[in-house]
Amino acid sequence: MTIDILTLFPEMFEALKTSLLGKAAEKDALKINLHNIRDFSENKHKKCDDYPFGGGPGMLMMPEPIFACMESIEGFAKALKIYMSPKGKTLNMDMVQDLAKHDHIIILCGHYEGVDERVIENLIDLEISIGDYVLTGGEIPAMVVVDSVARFLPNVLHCDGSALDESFMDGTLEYPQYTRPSEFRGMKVPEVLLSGNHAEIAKWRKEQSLEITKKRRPDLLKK
Ligand code: 4F9
Repeated sequence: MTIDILTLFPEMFEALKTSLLGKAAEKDALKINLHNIRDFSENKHKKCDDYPFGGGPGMLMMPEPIFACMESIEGFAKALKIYMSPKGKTLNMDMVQDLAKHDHIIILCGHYEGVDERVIENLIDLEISIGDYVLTGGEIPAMVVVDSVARFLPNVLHCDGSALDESFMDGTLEYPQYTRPSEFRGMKVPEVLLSGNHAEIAKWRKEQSLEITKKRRPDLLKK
């Protein structure tokens, strides 16, 4: 999969080069290309923002550099073009899995008060929110999308099944987990997990999942 990211702050994405994403890139499962929108400003001061027509607070990102940046990406016409926005559809596991099926995704990160609406109307296929709050820009939300999608690419997670067993994959939250030692400061691991009885363990985990989901996220069970 190829993900192109359009941003005024490409340095923020250095954070992606560690851990999981580093691994994905190493294994050629994922190629991330960063594009600095400022490089596409025709303005002599490399200006990319301006005041909103009609007045109001803050600045908006101008359309020209964003269009030029987008059009510089090979295959942009066929790619899925996403804009990170609090007005978008809230990201969930179904969307993550759908996104992971694409060969080429382009993510536009806005800054300031957002982008000129003509960008969204003409260049964008899908607006995605990561939750009901406003951030200083779309960069962190874009990283959330990249990280969550990368985990579903073949060869990214080392143990098969580790993406399938966890929270949300079957519509419930994950059961509690324990590792060695079996007793730590007087706190014991539930006996059933040490029993070696796989059927009993599976049953216990299922019960625990349902219980915690009922308690914390009953909305998930209704779906
Ligand atoms: C984008 C917030 C997606 C939540 C973009 C300011 C944003 C956001 N989800 N906030 N720019």
